Amino acid sequence: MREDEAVGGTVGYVVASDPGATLEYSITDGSTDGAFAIDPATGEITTAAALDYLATPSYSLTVAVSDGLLTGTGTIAIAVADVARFEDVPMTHTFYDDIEWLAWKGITKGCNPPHVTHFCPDDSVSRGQMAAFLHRAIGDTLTPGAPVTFSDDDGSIFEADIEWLGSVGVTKGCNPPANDMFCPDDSVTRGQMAAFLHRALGTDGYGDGGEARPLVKPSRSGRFLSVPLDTIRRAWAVERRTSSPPNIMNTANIANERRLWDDRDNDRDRGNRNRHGADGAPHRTP
Ligand SMILES: [Ca+2]
Ligand SMILES: [Ca+2]
Repeated sequence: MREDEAVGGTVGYVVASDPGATLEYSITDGSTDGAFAIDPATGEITTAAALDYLATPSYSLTVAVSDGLLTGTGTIAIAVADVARFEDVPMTHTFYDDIEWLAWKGITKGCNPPHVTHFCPDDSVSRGQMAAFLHRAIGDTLTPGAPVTFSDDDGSIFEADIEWLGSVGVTKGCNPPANDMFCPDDSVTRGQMAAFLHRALGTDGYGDGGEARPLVKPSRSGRFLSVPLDTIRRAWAVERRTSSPPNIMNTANIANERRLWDDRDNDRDRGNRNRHGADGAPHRTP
């Protein structure tokens, strides 16, 4: 049975014989998530829900047949055949499994809305699309803080995703120090991708503030001083590619660290600010 079989499609018939009796068929087990139905009179088994090879690659249905007095049961094995869901991602594609998984999880909806026939595997990912990917993938794992809005995402199909990304502290914007823009049409650089994933997924104590969401980032506003000393020490070690952070960091060191953090933030975001507005490409649904 192909996984793209239309709901209501015929799987097959269960046939039992009991001369002179009226038989009634039913499925008593194995129809995970209501995937199948059976006609009580004819024994025709049909699909009752969308099938998905990744979700359930096979079923073992228990079918009962009753003549009103006695009931017999049998087992029907149904294999679900994988089908490439995007025309531009055939089964031979290097990333076939990854892209199919992405779609199965609802993280991508394809690249040619309102259709879902193409994924555009060779396109770059825009910052707006990245916001949507992250929102769909881990939206339920982060707690939003104060609402964040940007001035350049108005009307974008990703505006809600972008504002979510800001409210959970995974993006700070693309035009420091104002940071009132997100540059949704810019491509995500590999460096930005690292920052997004670190802020979204990091739980190792470096840079994520442990329980603190949104991410506590040092700034000249003084918030830096609320960062635990241990976090500062780890940052110190990472900046210098050493595994031996100092045991004692005095006030002067802390002040210096704050300057380094600020410089790093500015360096990271400067490129985005300069590129903003260069891309007039239409939005696409990732
Ligand atoms: Ca598939
Ligand atoms: Ca907005």
